[in-house]
Amino acid sequence: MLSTYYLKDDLLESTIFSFLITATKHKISKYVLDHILICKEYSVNNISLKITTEGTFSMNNESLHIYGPLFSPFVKTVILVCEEKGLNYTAGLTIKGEEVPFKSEQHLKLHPAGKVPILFHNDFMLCETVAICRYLDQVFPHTPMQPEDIYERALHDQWCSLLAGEFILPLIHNYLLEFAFPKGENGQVRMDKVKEAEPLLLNTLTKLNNELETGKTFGQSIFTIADALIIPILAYLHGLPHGAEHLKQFSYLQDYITKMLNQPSCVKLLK
Ligand SMILES: N[C@@H](CCC(=O)N[C@@H](CS)C(=O)NCC(=O)O)C(=O)O
Repeated sequence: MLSTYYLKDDLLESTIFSFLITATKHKISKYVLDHILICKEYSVNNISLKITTEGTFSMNNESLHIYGPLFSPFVKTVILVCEEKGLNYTAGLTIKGEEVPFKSEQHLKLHPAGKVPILFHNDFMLCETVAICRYLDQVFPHTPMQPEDIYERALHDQWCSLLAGEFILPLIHNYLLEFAFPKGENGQVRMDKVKEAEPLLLNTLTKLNNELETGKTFGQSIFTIADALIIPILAYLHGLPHGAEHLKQFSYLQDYITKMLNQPSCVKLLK
């Protein structure tokens, strides 16, 4: 067992803290609990870490809330970031425990474009998925989700913009929404609308597949914000027989989806 003397050493304490953070997705073994941890709560730089007797642990006791419906791919992106970082968070169409309906007057006052997600971190409020993810990555810098190298980071930013601004929304509006909220007779999916959206779908998948082939952006050694942006949409597609059929033509995308869906945060949220 480590003595209290050692745990008072800042360096060692932060080393243990980093070790625990890195292990966020794994349950801590009884051996580690018995032999290494002598206290059950750590706090470094105002981030606290609680370890339960079962060996699981959770980060931060600050208030972190994501406003938005859980089925929204953009809300899922922010949740994935919180999961990757082992943060405690709440999510849903509530604010401070009160229901705030989507597009209600209160919602429209909070987001200039009336969209979700909106992040509430203590008294700070922030809109726009990529801005939220970058903010979280900066405030909770353990488990980094952006490349360190200046050029790699710039390219990562480029892809985050492309995904959030160009690729994801048209896919949602023209293709996925038809399956999620079918508007045909008796709630049937309007296959003519789906057919109309196919060129856009195939075009987007081709671009993503080509980028994956370069091996430079997605699915690298760290799970990035760009991965968190694209995987919720790909998981939806993969889960639709119609989408899965199209995905078969794109081998890099198929491999990427399989790899990403084994990531613990994705197993929890997307499978
Ligand atoms: N630019 C926004 C887009 C988010 C977005 O479009 N969210 C959808 C839900 S998945 C939404 O709020 N849609 C409502 C609308 O388009 O009015 C962001 O990156 O956060």
